[in-house]
Amino acid sequence: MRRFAVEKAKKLVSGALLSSRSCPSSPFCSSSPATVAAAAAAATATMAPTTSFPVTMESINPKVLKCEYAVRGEIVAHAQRLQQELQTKPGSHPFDEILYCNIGNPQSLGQLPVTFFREVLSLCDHPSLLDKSETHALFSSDAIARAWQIMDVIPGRATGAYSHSQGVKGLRDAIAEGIAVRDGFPANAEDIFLTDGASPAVHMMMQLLISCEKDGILCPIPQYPLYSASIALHGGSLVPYYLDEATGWGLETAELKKQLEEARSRGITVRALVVINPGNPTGQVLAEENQREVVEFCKKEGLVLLADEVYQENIYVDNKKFNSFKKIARSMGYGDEDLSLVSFQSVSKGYYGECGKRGGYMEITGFSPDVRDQIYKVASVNLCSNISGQILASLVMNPPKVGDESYESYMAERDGILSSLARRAKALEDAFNSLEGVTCNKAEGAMYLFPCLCLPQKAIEVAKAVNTPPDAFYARRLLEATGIVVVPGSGFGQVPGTWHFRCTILPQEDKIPAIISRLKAFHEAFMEEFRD
Ligand code: DCS
Repeated sequence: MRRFAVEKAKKLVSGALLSSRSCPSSPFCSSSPATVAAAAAAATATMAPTTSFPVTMESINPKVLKCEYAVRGEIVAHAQRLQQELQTKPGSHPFDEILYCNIGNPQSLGQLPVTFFREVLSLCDHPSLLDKSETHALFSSDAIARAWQIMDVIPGRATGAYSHSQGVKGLRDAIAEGIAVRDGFPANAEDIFLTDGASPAVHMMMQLLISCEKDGILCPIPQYPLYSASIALHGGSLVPYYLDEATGWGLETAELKKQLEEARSRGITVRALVVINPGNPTGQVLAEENQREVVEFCKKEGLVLLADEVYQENIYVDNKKFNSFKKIARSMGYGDEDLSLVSFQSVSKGYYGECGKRGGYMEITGFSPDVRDQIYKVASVNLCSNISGQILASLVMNPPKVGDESYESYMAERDGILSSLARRAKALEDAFNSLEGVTCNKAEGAMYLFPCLCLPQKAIEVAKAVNTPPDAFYARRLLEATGIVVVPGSGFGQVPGTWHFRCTILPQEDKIPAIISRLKAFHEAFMEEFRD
């Protein structure tokens, strides 16, 4: 009976994926074996006939089966198994710890939270501290003042109450002020929707834009798989545009045009263009001129510009600077009537890395009042985002200023984290480029490197024989030899026939030399084993 369930799961999932395989332009076809294996493993784990459950693999929403998220995919599940084995049987593997370089989760790898943000959060979470004299000895005066300001804008000072569905108005005012200072153009609290991280905001926009398979969203390839997953869950079509690896992951408008026309010729109505700047997994920072071309393209083609700007504080090169798309559009003289623009921001990234606090927002401009009312209605179905995340979002957009008691220590923490990230990015980039058959573009920004692997033909053949994409085969062997977890490029999409992996730059600086030497030793042995 159990075997029957496993076979059925395999058949069903490979059937579901066959339909995606029939799309020649899909950059995700190669990840299917992982899904089949995961579905089969899930079926095996049940130990009971699936027919005894009211929900079966046949009856669940096929869009769920189609959705994939490699950042926490099969390699990570394998790493967790190895970690358990290390605990129960120390010495059972050639390494003594698992290094999770698969996910942009800075505090899980030892990054400390920024003191000022946590001081304000603690005071808001336990406001009776504000009335105690000892508090003045323990907390900085500007953190206390900020906590009072925040308390004063929360109705009834009740941080345990639901807020307005867009988020506390006073916190949105503070965010709008922060955006205006950043861009030099005004921002409006009514345009801001506070969310539990940027992810729910992205889902909300996909829900708004996609009504059927014929609705397409132009997405960069490689992309962060939140986009492919969300488009799959909402039943739309991902229209890929390829970033040019040879020009440092350049975004070419000719490529946008070509893919838009190709999609239209297939009867797809392209509704929006996603741009991730700085890029994930690619790490490139767009030049201002390039951003202007993107704005012009969206305006001309009537596309909503979905600007993922969650890495706006993560820039590591002197010759590049973050410019929001809103600033670019406004500096071109374009207002609400010219461009529909959504900017996503998150407390999970930057130098703050507060992923678990689940804070973020989207700023939506250039939408009609009736459409905006619909967005509000959808937000209101979730009641509101969590209040600590809302407070944190207001803080990251309004950090301490010159003259505040915390200013100098805050700047020292911030610059310490950012300069260390820049050094880690450079050390890893140099290490990847020193490996035989590996080339790696600069991480100008964000938190990742995405090296290209030129694998020996023999390795490609062995990987294919075990029904695994070659980059996933490499990543698995890397994990088993070194304990380092990376994500195969096939989870992000890549030019067919090329192989990559994504590695975060987040392990603490004192661990980087050991990571590099383990990586080098593994790579040399791998290339030797499969040399033609
Ligand atoms: N957009 C981009 C480009 C991201 O990289 C992430 C998270 C998000 C949105 C959503 O983050 P939050 O919901 O936490 O705000 N990055 C994932 C990644 O690639 N590694 O870690 C998480």
